[in-house]
Amino acid sequence: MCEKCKGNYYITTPIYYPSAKLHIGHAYCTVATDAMARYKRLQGYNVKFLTGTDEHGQKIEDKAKEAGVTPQQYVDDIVLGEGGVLDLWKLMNISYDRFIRTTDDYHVAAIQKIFKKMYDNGDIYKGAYKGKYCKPCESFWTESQLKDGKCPDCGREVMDAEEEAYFFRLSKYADRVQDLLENTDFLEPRSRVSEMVNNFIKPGLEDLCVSRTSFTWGVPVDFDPGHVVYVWIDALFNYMTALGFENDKYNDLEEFWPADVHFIGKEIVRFHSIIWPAMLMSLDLPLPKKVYGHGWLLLDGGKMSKSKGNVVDPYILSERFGVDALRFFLLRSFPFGSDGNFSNELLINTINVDLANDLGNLVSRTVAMAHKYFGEKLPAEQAENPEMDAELVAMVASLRDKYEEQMEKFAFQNALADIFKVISRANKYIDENTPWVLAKSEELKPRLAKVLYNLLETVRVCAGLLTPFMPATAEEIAKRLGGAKMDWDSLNIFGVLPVDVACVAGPALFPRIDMEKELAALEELNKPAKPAIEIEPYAEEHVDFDTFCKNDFRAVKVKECKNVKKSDKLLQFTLDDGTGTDRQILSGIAKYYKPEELVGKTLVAITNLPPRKMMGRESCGMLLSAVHTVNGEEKLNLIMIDDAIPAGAKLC
Ligand code: ME8
Repeated sequence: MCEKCKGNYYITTPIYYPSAKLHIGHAYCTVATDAMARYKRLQGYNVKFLTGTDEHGQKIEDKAKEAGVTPQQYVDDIVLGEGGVLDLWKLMNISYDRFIRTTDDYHVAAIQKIFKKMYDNGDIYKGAYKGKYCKPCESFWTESQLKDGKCPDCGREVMDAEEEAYFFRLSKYADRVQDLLENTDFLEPRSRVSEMVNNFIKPGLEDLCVSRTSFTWGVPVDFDPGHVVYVWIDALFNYMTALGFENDKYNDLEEFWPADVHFIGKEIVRFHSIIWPAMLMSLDLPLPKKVYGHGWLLLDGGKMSKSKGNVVDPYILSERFGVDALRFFLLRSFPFGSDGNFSNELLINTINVDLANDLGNLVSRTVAMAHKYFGEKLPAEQAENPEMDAELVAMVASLRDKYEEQMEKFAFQNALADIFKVISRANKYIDENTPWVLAKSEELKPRLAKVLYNLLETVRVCAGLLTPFMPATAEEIAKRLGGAKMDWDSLNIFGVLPVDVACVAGPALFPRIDMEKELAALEELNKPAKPAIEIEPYAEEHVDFDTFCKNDFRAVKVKECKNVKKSDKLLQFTLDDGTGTDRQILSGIAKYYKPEELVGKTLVAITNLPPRKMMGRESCGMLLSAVHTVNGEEKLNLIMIDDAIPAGAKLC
């Protein structure tokens, strides 16, 4: 640790599955972790902020197969490729100190050693696994753990799984883990403790299956070929291998382990608060000081997905609203420990109210007035008015302590609310002191200068405390205040700016957004891309009119329609063609229609083709249809015409 540092601080995000595009929900946890890491650095801690990607498992193996690439190529593209995970964190200004990929060689070798150690100490043993497996969650379940027969975590279908496997003696640690959860502050918010104890520990912790043989994309168990280490063991130990545990790549274990806090989403609390400490206990390693299970960002009360009308792509949102506004919104609008309902409307409203109106206005009005009334610098001669100033000054001077209290509890929303109370108070202070009236009299200029100074000083402290949330904005505000000091020790003192501060004007920090227009633009962006339709080339050869007229096109009504036995292509139609005798046509369209949906429809048939036999049945004519290719997939639509057209009507 450095001489001047207050101490070491180790904070982590979950490592993300590079299986799909990350959405704003994923960015939520990383932005929160970044804000906390920056806050601790601001306070003077020596911070290690770890994030990364969780790259093994059957899900990734399957996705790579679907994409026709190797699993390594697949994850490389999502992690390192354009618009990938690393790009996103760069865009969002995530100040991580270390990025781990579970496919990194040093991590893989370390996991093998860790697995062997637990095998050697008897906590991992070989047995046979029979039960249920949720592929998307990479989780094993027993029948009794399922909810309505589905995965209790994500609610999706589970599959049967039976294979020879290694098991971890999780049951052995049940009492110690329960004690840890119930009698310490290990897991927060505390509301998550009873869920873990009542749903998982009290019903009886079963030993955990920790190896698989049905796929290969994982860390191989080196002493038993064919087995790969269960992805969650591989994943959880990232927090330690990234510091150098069981490897020579890094050497920070002594300084940074145990972690100060693991920030994780609520659905993975079970892994972090039961399995993780049990494995550490097995290896006699210190436990992390805290696991914090934050809530989810929901869309319309449900899981986040692209399909629900709101734009959730952090790239698009950052581009339209700015990275700082997005970061701010995430932590200002939702209590970190609970779920919150995300919407584009709420995002725009938060930007307009807090950033454009309150903060942006305060900065631009104050700087503009300083320029207008005094030019380059404020005059040194300034007149206090304790009655008018005391409340604002006291609020600013005590803000840092209040903020610190909230930040230490990870109550980002409250910390920001405290800052914005002061910003609102400052805007009110402008109205109370009416600088434009003071400016009219030479005598009142010293008072005017003090009012502006107090406002600038308020802006300095607020911007300083906003640094962890909006680093670029805070830097810009510091510039506008003539390069103001914003270090931690200056943020609980009122009067740090030099009295003759020289402000720098600039454009609006957060221009107001037109809600209606913006929502319409976002809706447009969310529309699926127009399908790429391929049309058959047009025939070049002409047909003379008389020849064309020889084609006898007729309206026909479907009386019966059925599949043809032993054929997955053919449908057999019984048609009313207006003659009083049924016409039979066979058509190779079974892939596109269910027979019952065609009964009663009025179709177009060409009736004077010579009859032909198909699968031993006679077909007298052909039904007309439209054939085209959409996004590479062949489509077919039967030509259906107005039911008012009688059977047998000639079409020409
Ligand atoms: O769980 N709101 O990875 P992951 C808030 N690889 N948070 C959300 C969210 C939402 N709508 N959607 C996802 C994994 N998250 C494992 C972690 S750690 C040893 C291994 C959060 O990519 C989610 O809660 O599925 C989790 O904390 C994180 O994104 C990564 O999810």
